[in-house]
Amino acid sequence: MIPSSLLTALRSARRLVVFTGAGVSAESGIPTFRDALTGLWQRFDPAALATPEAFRRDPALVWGWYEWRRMKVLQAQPNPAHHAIAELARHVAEFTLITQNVDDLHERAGSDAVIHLHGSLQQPCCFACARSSTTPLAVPNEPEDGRRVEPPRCTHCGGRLRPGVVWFGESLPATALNAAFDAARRCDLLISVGTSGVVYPAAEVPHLAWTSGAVVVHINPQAAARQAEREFVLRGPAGEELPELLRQAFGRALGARG
Ligand code: BJW
Ligand code: ZN
Repeated sequence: MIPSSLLTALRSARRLVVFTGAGVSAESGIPTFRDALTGLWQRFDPAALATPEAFRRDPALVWGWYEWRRMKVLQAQPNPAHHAIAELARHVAEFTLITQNVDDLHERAGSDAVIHLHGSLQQPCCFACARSSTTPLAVPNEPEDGRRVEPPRCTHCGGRLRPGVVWFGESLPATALNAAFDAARRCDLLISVGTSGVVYPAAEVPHLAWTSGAVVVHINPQAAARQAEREFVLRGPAGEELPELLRQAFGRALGARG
């Protein structure tokens, strides 16, 4: 049951921010970050693989893990949650989509100008000289879980390429972070979808919106109960809750045109 006060707030919002985490891609078959190590990868701790120290220690292990994840993303399709977010953008004067995800499913659902706080699986850079690689990554051959893959070399300095993502202890891209904080401070309503909210500084985004006076909505099957005024919780999968929110607020089913 979606509260009518939330529907009213969404209909009257002029500046809307959607902030997403791994849960938005879960129904596309992409494991969430803290479930990501299925199969053989269960032997490893994701937080211990997503660090510069892990790459320095065992580059083939880390590159192999990311190749396995890149393969899963290539095989996946955007789900109704990604499509509903792209559709929501058409109903407000100003829309900002901020994601912590390193997949491209928002873009493939039709969202543009997506702010990627934690980088992208598709844009490797050099671990030694930090230059972005201009050589497109090949489609990975079915990497098995746990397979070690030697990273390609930088065409400029010969160093190892690394995934173009933000690891623990690394700074987020300043332009993306500033744009995200700015949008959060200015918005009327923020929808936070499918994130555990434990990783900083990204986790500050919904909080910043709330302290700046916005209505904040959490969509997550595991969401905690509502804790504050101007806060709403839709406890359920994003692929069901977001299309329903869109339908009830704007009377549109996904896929309807005109
Ligand atoms: C569904 C669903 C469905 C399921 N529908 N929902 C302040 C306090 C404490 C610590 C720190 C702090 N500031 C900085 C830190 C340190 C650290 C940090 O935050 N640590 C905490 C874990 C304690 N942060 C950093 O190191 C950051 N850098 C930094 O701060 O630099 C400055 C600095 C440098 C040096 C010293 C000090 C400061 C960098 C963070 C980079 C995070 N990178 C990762 C990996 C990216 C690459 C990769 O993907 O491999 O980003 S970690 C991982 O977590 C990934 C995610 O984007 C991120 C967030 O995870 P997310 O999206 O929330 O996913 P899950 O899996 O946690 O949750 C999924 C949710 O979906 C669950 O709630 C489910 O219920 C839900 N769900 N199905 C809707 N169908
Ligand atoms: Zn290099």
